[in-house]
Amino acid sequence: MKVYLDNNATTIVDPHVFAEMEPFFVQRYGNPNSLHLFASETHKPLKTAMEKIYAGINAPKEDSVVITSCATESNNWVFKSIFFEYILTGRKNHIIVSEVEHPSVIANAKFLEAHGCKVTYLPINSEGMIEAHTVRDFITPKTALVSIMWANNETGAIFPVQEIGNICAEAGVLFHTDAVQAVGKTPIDVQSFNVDYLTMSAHKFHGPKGVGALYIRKGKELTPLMHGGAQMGGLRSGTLNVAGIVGMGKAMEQAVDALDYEMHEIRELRDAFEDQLLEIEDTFVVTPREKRTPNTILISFRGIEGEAMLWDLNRAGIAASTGSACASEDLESNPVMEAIGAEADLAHTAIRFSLSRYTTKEELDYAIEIVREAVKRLRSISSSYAYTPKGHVSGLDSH
Ligand code: 7TS
Repeated sequence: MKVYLDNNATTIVDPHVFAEMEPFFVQRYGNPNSLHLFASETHKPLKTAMEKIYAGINAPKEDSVVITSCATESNNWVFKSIFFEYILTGRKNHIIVSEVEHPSVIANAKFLEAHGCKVTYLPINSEGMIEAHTVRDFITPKTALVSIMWANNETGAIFPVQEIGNICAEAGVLFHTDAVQAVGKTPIDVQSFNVDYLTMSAHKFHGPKGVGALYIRKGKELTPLMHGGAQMGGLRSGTLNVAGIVGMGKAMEQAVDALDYEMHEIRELRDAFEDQLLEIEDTFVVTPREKRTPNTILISFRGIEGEAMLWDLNRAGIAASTGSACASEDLESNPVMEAIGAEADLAHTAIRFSLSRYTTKEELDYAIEIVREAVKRLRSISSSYAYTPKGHVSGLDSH
């Protein structure tokens, strides 16, 4: 049996999404910016797709949603624009990000730092949560941007973006949120949240890879990252990825339709699976489940290297993760575990299971059997496990 439990890395393309995309490769391949019939047959599908994306985050027409090549590009755009508008000109010299942002935000913060910008890396608490009031403590008149993700990709922790947005609005500071792990898992409404910029990635909600988007509030326009033929209203040049945009639109529509299912049925499946995992001795979960997206579990198995566990799971056909796939070739400890100050041996034992609306109870029943066997085998050959004192672990709930 093959079981895919790495949906925070990427998801299966929904067959309905694929079906809507298919005609735009061989049949309707015109460049939408051309002036002939081949172009015109792409116009309506593009418009419909964009309307679905706007509707999915409740963006008003006057705001912009700009299609990019991925979330990484959307995040880069925000930071590079801040660099040109504020840091390079000397208007402002400070930004705030959380210390558990995805590398596509952290690496940009480091880039700005290397060019003279001060960066505050906001800490998380022992539950892996950002406390909104800490944002207020660090804002100064020189702060250009606050960038805090909506949901963390490792733990699934949903950060208090509404409160943070309000704090930023009061202080007159731009607020960006990377909502890659939030779309389709928690309601997103840019009109009732004070966000200026919001990053999305289609492949995280059953759309195609290589298509992302950035929501930009009216009046908060950014300096383009891609200069060229002035597509997307001049905000992002480059021939439109018609199939990709059509796919993202359909995927967004379905994510909204399936939101209730994710928030209830998938949550129930996740919780039952997590209960079974926690029945295994010496296992630890950082963030309380009610504060997480419905699909994610980050769990530590004391005495077992995450990579060793992945190996055993993989041999049995189960896909999980020890950290961002982008970084999982290095044997680094999990960044969130490090950020909460977990001891080194525990920081290396975290495994992320992430479900999707395609995950079934049968798959999880199989997975729990394999996990139990793997824990037994790996602990029996672990040099550290036998000597590790059991009991309270700083910063973690013990089960
Ligand atoms: N932001 C967040 C919060 C993410 O989780 C990811 C991918 C990205 C940005 C980048 O998205 P992309 O479409 O540009 O690649 N996160 C992960 C992960 O958790 N495991 O593999 C990829």
